[in-house]
Amino acid sequence: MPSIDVCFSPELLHLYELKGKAVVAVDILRATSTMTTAFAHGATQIFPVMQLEECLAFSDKGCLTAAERDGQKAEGFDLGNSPFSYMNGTVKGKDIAITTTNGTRAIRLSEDAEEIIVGSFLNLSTVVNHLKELQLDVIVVCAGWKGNFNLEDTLYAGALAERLEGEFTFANDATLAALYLYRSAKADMFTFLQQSSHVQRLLRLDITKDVAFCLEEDKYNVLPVWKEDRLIDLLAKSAEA
Ligand code: 3SL
Repeated sequence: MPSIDVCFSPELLHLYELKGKAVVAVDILRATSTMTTAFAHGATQIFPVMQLEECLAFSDKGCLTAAERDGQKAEGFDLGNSPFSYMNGTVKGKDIAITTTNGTRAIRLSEDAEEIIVGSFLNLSTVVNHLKELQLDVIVVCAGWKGNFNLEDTLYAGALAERLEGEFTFANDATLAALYLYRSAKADMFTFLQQSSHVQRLLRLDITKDVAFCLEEDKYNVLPVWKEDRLIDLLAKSAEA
């Protein structure tokens, strides 16, 4: 039986062996929720990069550029990191290069994995079904905040653990902790997260509706997966060809 483990911060990745395993990279608020939304609204490929300059250079290749630092849209880029700015038709048929404070870093630091899947509550069941088919050991890589633990990514890891229980073993206490936390929160995750650092940070920036949106479950049937140097939606028609 495959196992599921949880890495609470990219800074802890040196403790994990990724080779031959599936990573689910998660940054609920908001990078991986936004990437999920971008694919659901027709984005064709997403290039997650770590540096602002690297991201900006993608505009020469015809990509839209998106950047967030400390919760705010970085100057000079087409898009920020609010899922709502990806819903108005702007990204349909477009490639996007994106850099965010923590989310894109979690993805790029997971490149040793056999497969990297971008997870969010918005595509929770799609990810769960894919993991069941893959039958690889899973490591959920939480983006956290600048190396620190956060609640919202941990809740997502717990949601995965709950749905995979019985078909996957729990590698260690990290998985159990995430599961217990999720069970305490799942009836009302929005209220549970009100005092969390990043919700407070977003509220200070007057970003309010994004939090409730990013906690919606199973809104989209998209499966962003890392291929060579980019993310594609494995369920998109063009990805099947
Ligand atoms: O840290 C990140 O990668 C971002 O998702 C943070 S924010 O929600 O855009 O502030």
